[in-house]
Amino acid sequence: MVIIDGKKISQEIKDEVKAAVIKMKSERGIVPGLAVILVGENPASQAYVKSKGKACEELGIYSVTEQVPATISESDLLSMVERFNNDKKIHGILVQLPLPKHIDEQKVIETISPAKDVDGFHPISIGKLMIGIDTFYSATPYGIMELLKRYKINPSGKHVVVVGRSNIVGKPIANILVQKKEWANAIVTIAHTGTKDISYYTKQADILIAAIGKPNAITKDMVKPGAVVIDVGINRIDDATTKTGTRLVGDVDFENVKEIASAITPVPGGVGPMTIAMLMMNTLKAAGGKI
Ligand code: BQF
Repeated sequence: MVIIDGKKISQEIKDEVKAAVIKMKSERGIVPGLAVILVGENPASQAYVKSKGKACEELGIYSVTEQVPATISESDLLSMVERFNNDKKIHGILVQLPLPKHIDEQKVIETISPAKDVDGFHPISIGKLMIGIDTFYSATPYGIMELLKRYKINPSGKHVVVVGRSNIVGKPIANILVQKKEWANAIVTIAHTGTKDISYYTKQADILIAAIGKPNAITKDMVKPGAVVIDVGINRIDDATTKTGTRLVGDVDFENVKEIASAITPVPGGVGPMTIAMLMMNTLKAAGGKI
């Protein structure tokens, strides 16, 4: 059994982006720029935004983080997005989700210029993804695809079962994997809250992608021996043995499932770190760079 090392692969990708950023600056005088907007003081969101800023700094990407109070009006937030749309130093814009209830998330996403949509959440980006046109892939699905490629796990002709149908993970990963392309071309099933017998489907998976948001939702009896298991869950649970009193776990009962899987992503250190690396890759792409 192989433990898929997302931390290692994400570092390799960041090293590649860093080299491309240096090259871009010396050959074309362009420094990629990322604007990150954080609304309110959600501790998890603050931590994510901090690690995005830190990654930019390490890679030579210019970044601006705007933290605004949770009470900001929707129109003020939209104006801030517009300001970055018109800022020549900024190639990528992201608004950290979730947003407070009084703000229409979809409206904010749709205000980001599709050319700067490094999170890949704009309907234009999603539409392009769905019909196989080059675009910004959102960081989590993109990270999963890179993990499969770099571990030489080719989904072509394989049955991939995705559990979860969110706009951020389930729907986009299913749509990427079903494309008639190299390193895709899979037979894809999406199971979700409307599925009576989730296990019936997961047991048929050659590649199982869990994006549920519930600790230990995927147990050993739900997995076919030899399957590849990708755990997208980021759940914080109580654990009195740690300093903070909490710990991160995925959606998969890792200790037991690893006994029968051929390859599995851990949490932490699996898909999570890849999301940051792929955001950096998208920011490079937004500035006109390639790897
Ligand atoms: C790891 C996110 C839910 C809602 C909004 C490394 C991250 C997480 C885990 C990370 C996430 C989750 C991010 C690990 C960014 C992934 O070592 O396992 C990195 O920073 N993430 C986000 O920006 O917004 C979210 C999950």
